[in-house]
Amino acid sequence: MGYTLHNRPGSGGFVVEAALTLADAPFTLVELESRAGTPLPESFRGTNPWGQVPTLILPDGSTMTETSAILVYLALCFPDKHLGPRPGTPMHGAFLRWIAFANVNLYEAVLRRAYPFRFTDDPAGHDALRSAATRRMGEAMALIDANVAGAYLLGDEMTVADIYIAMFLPWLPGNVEAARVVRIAEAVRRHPVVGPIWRRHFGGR
Ligand SMILES: N[C@@H](CCC(=O)N[C@@H](CS)C(=O)NCC(=O)O)C(=O)O
Repeated sequence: MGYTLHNRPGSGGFVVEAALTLADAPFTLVELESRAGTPLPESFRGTNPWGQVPTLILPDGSTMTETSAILVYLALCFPDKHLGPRPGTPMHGAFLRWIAFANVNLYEAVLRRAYPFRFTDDPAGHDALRSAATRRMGEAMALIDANVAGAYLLGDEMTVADIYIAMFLPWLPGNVEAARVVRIAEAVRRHPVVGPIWRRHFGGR
């Protein structure tokens, strides 16, 4: 029995789908019919009580959520597929650092933009919350950009951290002051395996 990935098109499951595909892991994709930026159907809470995708069912039937945790987990499960650096190396530290940083500072800001009503009970504050979240995303992206170590985030090889960070560009409105991350995203789009998955989720963005 393989993995089952619950997602909806244009959502964070893009990077989990890319990681599973790069790992040659057998998986079934369950795509929810739900528009990006809207809450998922209540019925999905039976699969993930927090009501979010990506939700990954492991081959033994247990449930994993949280994109960052799933990416690290898959990189460790498939060491010969080079989804990330080897544990115990300094680069592995950087890998964990930037995946966690993106999760906390980029993904959370995306949610503040999409679901401001979860972050303030004052409807008059939604626009201000959105613009502050956009600014915070830009700051976080600029810091990641300043730490790009080579052609890719950690050096000369693409890891799932690159694919994860690139995923936030289509969700970041306005001009992005992050030329290195933009270049990484171009490489992700050109990648023979990941590119087609990107286009299915994000089209030409
Ligand atoms: N912390 C979660 C965030 C996942 C998340 O926010 N997913 C969005 C789609 S990109 C979602 O499920 N939104 C529906 C909702 O929050 O109701 C992760 O890192 O996986």
